[in-house]
Amino acid sequence: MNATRDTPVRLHYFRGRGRAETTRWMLAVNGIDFVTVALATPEELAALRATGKLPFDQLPLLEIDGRNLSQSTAMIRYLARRGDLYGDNDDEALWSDMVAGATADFAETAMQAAFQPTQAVAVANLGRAFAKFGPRFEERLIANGGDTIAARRLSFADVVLAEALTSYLELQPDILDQTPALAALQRRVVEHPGIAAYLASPNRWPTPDAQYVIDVARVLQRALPPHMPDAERFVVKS
Ligand SMILES: N[C@@H](CCC(=O)N[C@@H](CS)C(=O)NCC(=O)O)C(=O)O
Repeated sequence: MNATRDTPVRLHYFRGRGRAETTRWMLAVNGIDFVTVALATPEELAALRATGKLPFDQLPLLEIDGRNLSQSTAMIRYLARRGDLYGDNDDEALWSDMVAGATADFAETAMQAAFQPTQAVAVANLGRAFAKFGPRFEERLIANGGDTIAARRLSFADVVLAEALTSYLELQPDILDQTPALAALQRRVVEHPGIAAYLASPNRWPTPDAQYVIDVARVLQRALPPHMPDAERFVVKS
């Protein structure tokens, strides 16, 4: 047995999905169990920073295989290589990267939804982002045969795209009605045994809400969105 592979995998982040969520889905699709380390206070963040495990002083942090991984895009690609989910040739790897990059742009709108002043604003933003990216994803998926978007078989691009689509669906349940291939892809990925087990587990956080926004601001000691009461409450005045 490999000693580093026996050490628990630990994912450090706030009490919510945010920029750690794609990594959670990639751990899940690989069938890798992990321990959630949910930071709740600025002191906990300071203590983590003092360990020297954060090369850029940022979260998330993934401890795996004796390494400290920073940057969510690096984490998903590390897990894609580890799980053979990066296509079978250079073209498929390139498509995986292109789709994952577009997905990161697309997912940002869902990630920012809880920070918007109203649900209506968040849903309108999602509608605009989907109008830009949704038909392009649908076209690419169909051109690639309809089952997977970047390679001949499942790649990390399918996983991160399904993660983003799942967030969109939570906020606007009919959003995939006009893109049946994308809707089928999302269903296939959430039915993958590793992903399904993760989604039913305590490691899966609920849809981000105002409490999540407050939790992040408290840990980072930064201002809340201006529409929230006492928006400067966590900012340390020097
Ligand atoms: N591109 C990075 C972004 C990391 C990032 O901005 N993390 C935020 C929390 S979501 C953070 O640690 N902010 C504190 C800081 O930058 O000092 C990633 O995807 O991992």
